Amino acid sequence: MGVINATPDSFSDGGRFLNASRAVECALDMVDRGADILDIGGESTRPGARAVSVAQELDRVIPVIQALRSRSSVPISIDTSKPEVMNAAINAGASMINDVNGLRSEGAVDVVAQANVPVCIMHMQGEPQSMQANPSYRNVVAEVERFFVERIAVMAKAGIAKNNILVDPGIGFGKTLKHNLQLLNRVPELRANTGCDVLIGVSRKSLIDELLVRTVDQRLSASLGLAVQSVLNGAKIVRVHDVRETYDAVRAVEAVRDS
Ligand code: PT1
Repeated sequence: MGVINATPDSFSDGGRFLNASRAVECALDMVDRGADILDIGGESTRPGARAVSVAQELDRVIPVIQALRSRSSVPISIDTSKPEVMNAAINAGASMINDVNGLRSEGAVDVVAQANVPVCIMHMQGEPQSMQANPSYRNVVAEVERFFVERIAVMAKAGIAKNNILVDPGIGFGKTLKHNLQLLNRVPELRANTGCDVLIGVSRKSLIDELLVRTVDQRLSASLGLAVQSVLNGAKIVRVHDVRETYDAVRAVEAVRDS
């Protein structure tokens, strides 16, 4: 899964049209480099980020989804927590929902049930603005698993098919380095205890800085190592920025595993 930010970047704000067309070109490049799914987001959820309005988010992601849809048949995932954005994205051609808030927004479960598309529910403690202030768990793996079992029950009751649900422990979302490492280490039991496929997003994240002291542009090697390990641990999807590098690393180790 390739990451496409449909957010204006700070260094060159060429306006809405330029931002959207750059996102589309970037997305098409990722498809050439081996991405099977593109994840398009219009609201940053990194630590410290502020929420944006529904109108703002729609304005950012819908033109990108429409333009991409007209030029490629690659599956498009919409990275959002807002039911209005989920709905509009599906209508514009998205075929998967990725919600860092685990469908906890009012109405989100019903939109997904109605759309009958695959959905990734992610675990987050707190909210992006303040989630890294003081992450705290008695047993992080058990608590994250309990969260999923509860969410899956609510979703099943609304008519969402279990085989349409992926779970994501939310690396970097209200977790210390130790919490993140434990969750990555226990992907096999997360999978077994939820009965769902697992998605992992660790690409370029700050846990690599905590571990190795690396700036964002120095995090490729560790990102690849963690993506490879996640796949060998049974993750079905890895959400990454460096598509070709991840594709090559994962395909090479899978060839050995499957020989
Ligand atoms: C993720 C994810 C996501 N991550 C899913 N969706 C982000 N399903 C956005 C840091 O510590 O892991 N899974 N959507 C990006 N969020 C972050 C969080 C980016 C933490 C950076 C950090 O650096």
